[in-house]
Amino acid sequence: MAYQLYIANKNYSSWSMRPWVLMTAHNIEFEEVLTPFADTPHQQAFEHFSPTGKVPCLQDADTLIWDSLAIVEYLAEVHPDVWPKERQARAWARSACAEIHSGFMALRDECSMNCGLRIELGAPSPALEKDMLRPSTLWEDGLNRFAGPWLAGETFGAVDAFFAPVAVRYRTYGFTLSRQANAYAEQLLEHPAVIAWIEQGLHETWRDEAHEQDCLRGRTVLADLRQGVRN
Ligand SMILES: N[C@@H](CCC(=O)N[C@@H](CS)C(=O)NCC(=O)O)C(=O)O
Repeated sequence: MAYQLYIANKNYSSWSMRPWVLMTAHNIEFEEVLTPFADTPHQQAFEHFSPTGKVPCLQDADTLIWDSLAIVEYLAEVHPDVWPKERQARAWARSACAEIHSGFMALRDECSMNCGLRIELGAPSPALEKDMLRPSTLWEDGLNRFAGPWLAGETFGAVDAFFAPVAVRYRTYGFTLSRQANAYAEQLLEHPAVIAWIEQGLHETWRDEAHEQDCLRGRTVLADLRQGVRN
């Protein structure tokens, strides 16, 4: 098998989710190497394979790619379908990926991904409120411009994989989207690769207190759907 994909817990690791979902959706074969965040320090373990101590990383023989967007670009050189064929759609998809890659800081900080939890969000901060509104505008733009069913046209691509963790957060924290964006988020959550990631996350037995607390921030847990036994 050519590729090895280094990731962390499926329940928590939104950055790992992107290439895993993309590669799974496109039937790009890879060996998964999962190093969990757990109550023990993960940094040292991650540094064995990652120069930044972060996941995801893709190993292809003697080539290492250590960033999720760089992984997409590397894959696109031999699997061109990860970006749309049409140039305008490709530019849009790349811009949207870059936006989620370097933006949405409040969403990232205040609504950490946790596939198994359902949380009552409470009143969002102004920055979070802005981040929660943006997917509706952005997704509607892509869906209307390229006629769907995916964000940049008819093929599920990198841009959809990059927004899969946003759809997970939308469900965990129950935030409101426009009708069209809501339908897209539901469709994304029903994609077989997304379902597989979440299902495997729900069966994980690790719990990392830092991630758990990061989701809670004094909020109320409405449900914990994780089936894995806490160890
Ligand atoms: N820009 C990087 C960010 C990766 C990132 O922040 N990964 C998180 C995992 S969800 C991580 O490894 N965090 C470990 C740490 O910060 O100690 C990418 O896109 O791959």
